[in-house]
Amino acid sequence: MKNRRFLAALHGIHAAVLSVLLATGACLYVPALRSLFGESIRQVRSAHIAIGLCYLLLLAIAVVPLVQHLRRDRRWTKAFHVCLQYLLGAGWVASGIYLWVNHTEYLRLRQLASLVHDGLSLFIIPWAMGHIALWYVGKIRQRGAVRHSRDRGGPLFTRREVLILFAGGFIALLAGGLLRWFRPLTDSTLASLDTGKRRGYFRIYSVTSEIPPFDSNEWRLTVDGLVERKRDFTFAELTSLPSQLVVSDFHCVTGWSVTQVKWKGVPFSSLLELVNPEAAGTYVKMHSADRLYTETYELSQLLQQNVLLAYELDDKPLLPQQGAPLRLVHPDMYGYKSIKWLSRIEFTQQRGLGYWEEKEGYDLNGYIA
Ligand SMILES: Nc1nc2c(c(=O)[nH]1)N[C@H]1C(S)=C(S)[C@@H](COP(=O)(O)O)O[C@H]1N2
Ligand SMILES: [Mo]
Repeated sequence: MKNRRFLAALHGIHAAVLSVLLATGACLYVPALRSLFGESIRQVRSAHIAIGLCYLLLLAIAVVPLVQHLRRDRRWTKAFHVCLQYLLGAGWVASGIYLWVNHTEYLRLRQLASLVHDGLSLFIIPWAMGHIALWYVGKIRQRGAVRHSRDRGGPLFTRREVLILFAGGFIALLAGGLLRWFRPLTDSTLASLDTGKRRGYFRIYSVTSEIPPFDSNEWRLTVDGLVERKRDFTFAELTSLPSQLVVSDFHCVTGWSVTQVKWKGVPFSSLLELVNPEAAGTYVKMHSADRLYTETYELSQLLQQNVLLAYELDDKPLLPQQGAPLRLVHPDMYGYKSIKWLSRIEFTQQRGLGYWEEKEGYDLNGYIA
């Protein structure tokens, strides 16, 4: 009896913790929600991780009483529910911990982790809603004095109800695919289930809540620091320089990717002859017009022809949220090196840390490995 009351309490806490995880997860995932938080999204992320660890603890605490309980109550639906929860938990925790540590190694593993993390979350939403609905229906049935046999073993679902929950979960997965959870619609739905063919989409990140405005008459790209000729480029000047097309895969270190992105822009190296960096200026610091985001590079890392000051993405000018009018693109580096709303390029003697390198210890060079 004591065991049962303990389990009932754990069940309640479990439901609450999972709800908070889903809510904070949605804030991290849905761009509209994320942008509401602006800079404090990092605190949301920390909270999500901390609560996730509590969830792990909860699963661990429940193991022994659950096993005892299942020994006494041998109905398959009970065991099935418990196993499902633990499988979900294992998937979430393992992928979550891996994503928490922002390794630049093992790109494929990162992609898998984010797929598992997002996919399980999407699957559980209708499941949880159905679960609550059925629990509620059960309450009403009880009140109607139609005492079901299941009342003896606590809340339990019929086989039909379990199937309904499952169907709901899978429909949500499919619908999520249509809603670009997995990929945009262009290919067939089947192709969308094939990891290799999924193109992905930009999740639109910003560490501030405001998008810097772009007025083509007023906008300038400042190039200064250790250069012989400091310069301010207008947008027209920049776009009149010889441009270059680069097609490359874009990878965020948090595990999402967009394949075959077509960028158009001015090779960074074309700027060099126009400003003439001094010999001491061996590092480059880039600043965003959002006045918060920065990134740093070794000058030598930027000399290859496919490093672009990009102003077009897939044949269209960058959208405001994509960094208009200008972002850096380095095909060999992770997305966080692709600074958006680029407004200033500063040549320096020493290398500083960029935004994420400072806040979260991201790798300084960000090469995709
Ligand atoms: N100014 C600015 N640039 C930025 C970021 C940002 O928050 N602010 N996020 C970076 C990260 S971590 C990634 S993965 C990409 C995301 O590109 P997207 O916003 O076009 O999807 O932008 C990068 N450039
Ligand atoms: Mo990123």
